[in-house]
This record gives sequence, C-alpha cells and structure tokens, in this order.
Amino acid sequence: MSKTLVFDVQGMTCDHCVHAVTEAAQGVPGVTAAQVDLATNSAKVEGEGFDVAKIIEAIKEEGYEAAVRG
Ligand SMILES: [Cu+2]
Repeated sequence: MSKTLVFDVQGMTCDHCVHAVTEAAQGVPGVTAAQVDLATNSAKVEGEGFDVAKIIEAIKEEGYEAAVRG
C-alpha cells in the first residue's frame, strides 16, 4: 500500500536546495514521488515500503536537516 509522509526540512534557501532535497528523497528505494516546498520548508514524500530513516539520511547527506512532521 502506498503512503505519504511529510518531512520538515531545515536549511533550504533556494531552488537549488529544493532540487537537491527532491533528488535525495527520490533516490531512496520505494519512493515514487517527492514534492519539496521552500516556502513551508517541507517535503511530501510518496511511495511504498520506503525506509523513513533512509530519507532523512539522504537529505542530511545533501546538507539539510529533516524530520518527520508530527
Ligand atoms: Cu539553495
């Protein structure tokens, strides 16, 4: 079953950041789509069977902080 999760992402300042975070999230196995929004510092991730920790890690590797929006 597919699921959608929203992450808070800290440190994004421009479209380049948005692109980097989008690519990072989409690179995680199981992720089918990522919608990153600079105005709300959020990343909406859709997919099936993805590992939440791996998404946070991938975003961190790009230089941003991420946490599941609770
Ligand atoms: Cu930037």
